[in-house]
Amino acid sequence: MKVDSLSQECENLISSLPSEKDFMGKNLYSYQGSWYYPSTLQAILNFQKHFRARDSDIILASFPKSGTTWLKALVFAVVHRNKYAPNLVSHPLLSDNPHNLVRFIELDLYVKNQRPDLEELPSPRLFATHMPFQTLHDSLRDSPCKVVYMCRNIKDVLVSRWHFRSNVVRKELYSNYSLEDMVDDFIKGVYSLGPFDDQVLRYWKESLVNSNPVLFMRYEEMIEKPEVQVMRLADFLGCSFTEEEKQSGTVEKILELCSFGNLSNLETNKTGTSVCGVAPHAFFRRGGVGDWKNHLTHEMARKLDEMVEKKLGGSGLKFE
Ligand code: PAP
Repeated sequence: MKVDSLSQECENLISSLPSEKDFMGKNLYSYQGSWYYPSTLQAILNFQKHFRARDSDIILASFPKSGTTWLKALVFAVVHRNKYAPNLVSHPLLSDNPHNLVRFIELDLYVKNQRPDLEELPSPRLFATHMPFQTLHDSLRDSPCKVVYMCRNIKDVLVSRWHFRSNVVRKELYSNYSLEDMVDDFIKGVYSLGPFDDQVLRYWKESLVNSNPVLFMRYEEMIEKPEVQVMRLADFLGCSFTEEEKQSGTVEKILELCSFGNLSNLETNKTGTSVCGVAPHAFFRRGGVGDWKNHLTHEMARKLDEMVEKKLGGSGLKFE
C-alpha cells in the first residue's frame, strides 16, 4: 500500500536521514533506529503528529512474521468475549480476517489517510504495529495504554519472511534475491522494518520495567503452553478469565477459534481481501516452530545465532 505523495515535512526529513539501497536499488531510510521506505515513513510521521492515545487503547506490536495475525485474533477474541462468545456462529473472526479487525497503524490506517478518524471507535481500541518501541512510545504521550509484544525465533521469522516475500508478495521482485541474501541483510541490519534484534531487545527491556505496560510474549511459548499464555494475556489486559469461564472451557474455545487450523481454513481467510493490501491467505503458511531447519544451511544458522548472541547476550533473552 503506497501513499501518492510525500509531504514537504517528510521530504525534508528524508534528506537528513541516513540512507541505504535495498536489494532492488530502492532507498531505505533510517529513522529512530529502524529502516523504512518513504511511504511507511510518511505514515509514521502522520501517526506521530496526529494520533491521540486513549488510556484504554491496546497496541499489538511485533516484528513482521512473529505471529502478528495470531496475536490479533487472540486479543480480539479475548477482549470481546462478552460481546462475542468464542463459539458464536456469527463471531467476527469467522467472517472477517484478523488484519481487518485489528488494523496496522503505519501499514494501513495512516498510509491511506493522513488523519484517520479513530475517535468514533469504541473502547478499548485495538491497533497493531511493526514500529520499534521508541517510535511508538513517543506518540503515546505518556498514556498508560497497554502494549503487547509478540516475539519469535529470528530463524523462523526469517524463513517466514522469505516465503512471504518470494512466494506471495510481488514475487517477480524477489526472483534474484536468495535466502542467503536475506540472511546477509539480517546480519547487516539493513532491511525494511529492521533490524529485528534491536527491536526485540528494546521491547524486552521495556517489558522488564514495571512502570511500562508492555507484555512480552513469545510465539514458541504460545505453541508450547497456549492456555497458560492466553490467561497471562487476559490478566495483563485487565480481563482475567473467571473461574466459571475456566471451568466451562472458554480459554480452550478461544484457542480453537484462533488456531492456525481453524483460521487458515475459513473461506474469509482463503479467498477474502484485507484492508492492509495483502490477501489474507498470505498470512497463513505452516505455523509452528523450527521450520528454519528445513531451509537454512548450517552456516546461515550459525551466522544468525552468532549475531543474536552478540546483540542479546547478557539480556536474559535467548532463542533456541
Ligand atoms: P505479519 O507480521 O506480516 O502480519 P505474521 O502473522 O506475524 O505476519 O506472520 C505469519 C506467520 O504466522 C506465518 O508463519 P510461517 O510462515 O512460519 O508459517 C503463519 O503461518 C503464522 N501464523 C498465522 N496465523 C497463525 C496462527 N493462528 N497460529 C500460529 N501461527 C500462525
